[in-house]
Amino acid sequence: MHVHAQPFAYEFDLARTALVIIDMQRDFIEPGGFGETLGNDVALLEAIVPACRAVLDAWRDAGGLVVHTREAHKADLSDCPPAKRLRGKPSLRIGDAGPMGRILVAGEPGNQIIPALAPLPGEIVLDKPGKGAFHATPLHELLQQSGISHLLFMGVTTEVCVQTSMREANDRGYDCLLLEDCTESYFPHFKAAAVEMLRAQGAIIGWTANSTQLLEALRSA
Ligand code: C5J
Repeated sequence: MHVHAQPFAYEFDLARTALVIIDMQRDFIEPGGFGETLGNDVALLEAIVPACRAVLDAWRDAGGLVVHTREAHKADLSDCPPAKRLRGKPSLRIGDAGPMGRILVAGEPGNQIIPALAPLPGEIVLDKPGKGAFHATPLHELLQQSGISHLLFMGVTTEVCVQTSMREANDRGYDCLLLEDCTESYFPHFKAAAVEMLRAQGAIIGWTANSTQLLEALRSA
């Protein structure tokens, strides 16, 4: 398949491509969650949900592999380095009780993926203790077992977990496409800069495209 992308066309084979949805969790996206308690405007992130849903529906209809990630730590925080927990002066730290349960702890209400993008049985769901989806997870092995060579990225936030995961994937040899209208940051200028730097220098980390361009490719396949 052929997607009109930047800096040039992105080619992929459906059977060798996975859709990776990064951290579309209640705590980052919904009012009253962790993101909002940090002083962020979550409406910015909520706005991408319809575009993400349209891609997810089309990808499922096409029979493509879906991977969902959650930024999540074990209840005893044994997988949360003190350097991550203690950095800065947030009003709530990882593991503290927040409006939707303990912050970034697996199984808590706020740690769940938002209902509109909830995983279906059979889809891969990975809890990741880091910002990158490959760090301390079996993602690379799972993708290799499925013969995957290409990854389509959506999710939040663009310059943190999405960008980190895309860079990790690129170093592991995957051809990556970021869907620009299906990713967002609490800081729009960070998103713009991340998108630009990922595709610079002849797609040094990967390609970017609008979701309508992917949907068009799937329709005409
Ligand atoms: C993600 C974060 N998911 N911003 N986490 O980007 O801390």
